Amino acid sequence: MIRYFTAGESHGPALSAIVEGLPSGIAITPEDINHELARRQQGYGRGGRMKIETDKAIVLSGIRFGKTIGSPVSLQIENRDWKNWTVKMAQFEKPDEDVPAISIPRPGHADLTGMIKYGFEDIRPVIERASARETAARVAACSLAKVFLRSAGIQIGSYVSSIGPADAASSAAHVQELLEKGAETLTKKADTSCVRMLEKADEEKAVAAIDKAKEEGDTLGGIIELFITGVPMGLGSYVQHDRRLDAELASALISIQAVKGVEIGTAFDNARKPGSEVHDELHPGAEGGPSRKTNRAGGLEGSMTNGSIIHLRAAMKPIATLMSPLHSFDMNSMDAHLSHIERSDTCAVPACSVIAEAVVAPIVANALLKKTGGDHLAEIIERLDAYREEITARFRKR
Ligand code: EPS
Repeated sequence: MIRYFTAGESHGPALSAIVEGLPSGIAITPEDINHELARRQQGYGRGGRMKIETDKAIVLSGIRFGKTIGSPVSLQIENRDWKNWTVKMAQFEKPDEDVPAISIPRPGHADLTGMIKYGFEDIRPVIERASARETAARVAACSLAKVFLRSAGIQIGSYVSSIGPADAASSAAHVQELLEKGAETLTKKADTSCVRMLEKADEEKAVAAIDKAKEEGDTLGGIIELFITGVPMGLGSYVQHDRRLDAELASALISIQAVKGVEIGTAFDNARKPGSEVHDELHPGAEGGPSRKTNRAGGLEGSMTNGSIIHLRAAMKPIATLMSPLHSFDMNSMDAHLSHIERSDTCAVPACSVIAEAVVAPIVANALLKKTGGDHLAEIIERLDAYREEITARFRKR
């Protein structure tokens, strides 16, 4: 099974990741990793930091002659901003100059509870690791699982369907048309927009909303639509709580900084309707599986993939660092004080959609590996092809 860990502070020397359990034989180019890193850095509404960083991964192990060798892959991404933080973030030397402690927590951030939990007088260490800068390491780590899935005909894609009050009006038919060519076709279209929306008119509304928030010293969240295409039936399981694929996918998405809600298919709409208007009826006659006119279940029934496209939604709350700060207090004096201001982003929803694509990749890859077993790509693909043929045969007209 694929596992990974990340390490690194936002303004430390580097971020790093170790990815364990990747099968051997997966063809990887530096571009496969760096393209995902560059996508994560895009998006209208980012702050000054993205002008400093040009994220590129250094591969330190686990790849030989362009292919994974089954050993742990270790990756490193330099923080170019580190050179401006060598005193404030010094690892061993006590600084000669005074580094003032941050003692006013930001509402909505890890600041307050983090400093209590870890016993800090200064919020800085909490800010450094709770920061979404960490997601650069996750995207690099997960890009390898994404390539693995692509080799197995499974694609992941996303777009942004709302930013603050700006709801996208992209038609279901347009989304469907893009998805029919694979989720990466949809994602490439979204990549052409600075807010990762599919229609120009929607992009304009979102950009105006971000501009207004920035002017007011405010921040905006939004909603991400995530799709996984080419997934065979029967990944995941209903037999035990920790084998439920819907739960694993939701957990991965919620683990992204500032993501507070996940929806599978049209779950919240479904809750308001009778069953007769919710469940996706089954019809015979399609090649390789049942035919369905709807996908309100989002491709998951009984916590298993049902052969339809997986559709997940994630809600990102607005970033907690506001330039027009909210009420807080100083932990040193316990006096009321406006909250701490740090350089930050106005909106990071487009970046979050790229991170969402990344974090689900190892989950789906592991669900696939649980089905097929195998240590090298060729044997996994052979077993997957056989399984796909078996499914096709089961649905053949008799
Ligand atoms: C972040 C604050 C900002 C963001 C950062 C996440 O960084 P800084 O404090 O250096 O201005 O730009 O995001 C990234 C650096 C990144 O690579 O995505 C935060 O507090 O979460």
